[in-house]
Amino acid sequence: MSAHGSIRTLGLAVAQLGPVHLADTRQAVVARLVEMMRQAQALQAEFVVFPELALTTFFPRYWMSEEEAVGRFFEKTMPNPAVQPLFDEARRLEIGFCLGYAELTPQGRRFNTSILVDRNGEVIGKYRKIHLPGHAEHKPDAPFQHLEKKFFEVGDVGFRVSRLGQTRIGMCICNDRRWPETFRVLSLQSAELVVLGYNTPSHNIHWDEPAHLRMFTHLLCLQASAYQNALWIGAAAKCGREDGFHMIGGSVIVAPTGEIVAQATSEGDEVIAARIDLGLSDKFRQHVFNFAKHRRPEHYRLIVERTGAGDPLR
Ligand code: CDT
Repeated sequence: MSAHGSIRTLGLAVAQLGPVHLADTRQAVVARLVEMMRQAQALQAEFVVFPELALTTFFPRYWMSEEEAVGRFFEKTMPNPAVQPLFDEARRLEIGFCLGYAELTPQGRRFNTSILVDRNGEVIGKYRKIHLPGHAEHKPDAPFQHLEKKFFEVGDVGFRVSRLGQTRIGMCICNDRRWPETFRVLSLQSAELVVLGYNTPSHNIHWDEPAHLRMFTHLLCLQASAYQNALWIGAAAKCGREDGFHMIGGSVIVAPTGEIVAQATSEGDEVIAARIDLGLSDKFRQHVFNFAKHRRPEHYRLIVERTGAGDPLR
């Protein structure tokens, strides 16, 4: 028994990915992911988190047609021959993973997707990004674009929790982490661990935001969400200077206490790991965040009745 009353643990690794440039091939990126999967396994990890849109550069920064984007950056099947080595290595090492990529469905729909893969290399969960930041129109005066609203549809599968062995895992992607509803909907399904990848530009093209706030708000959201929902979070950046466009690092593993237990120190390929105690959530869920006992959803109706802010209730 641990000090927190449970012996259930998971070896969790987060694989931060340094820049992926326009000229980099899928094969070269997958070789880097395979190498980090091996490092994760050497650190006794059973599950590894890879970033959002991990197989390519963060292409929503470039103005182009949807057809061009599909041809260059989207995956028509998963796995496919370029990504198969990652699935093969997962099966060989008996390690699960989550991976973000741009998904083109057989019907021609486009999503910013992440999949959950078990230690047999089987896809057991899929999430399609719900909170799509940025814009759909061309901003010729901006230093770069953020065209997620042009290239992707809003995800259509909701926030789901999958069982990976003994662990209940939920997924979200990047901007979703800034919305408290994301984590609450997952924790209401008893998620114990939420995993996500992100590409967060250091520069805000919409207003002159001090650069240090990008890291601060990233960590603030993860630490608050882990604590308020009594769950673990593993968050993997793609970061550094991709073809000259800088994105923050700061990949982390956050405990249900809100404390960071591991954090990347570089802006390159880097694996961090921790053996996480899933029982650490129990005391929070039994007491301060005992949802059944203390939540008052009858007073939260506006959360689902309104999207934007409006007048005070009468
Ligand atoms: N990839 C992604 O969702 N990035 C956003 C940038 C926000 S600024 C438009 C993020 O929340 O980190």
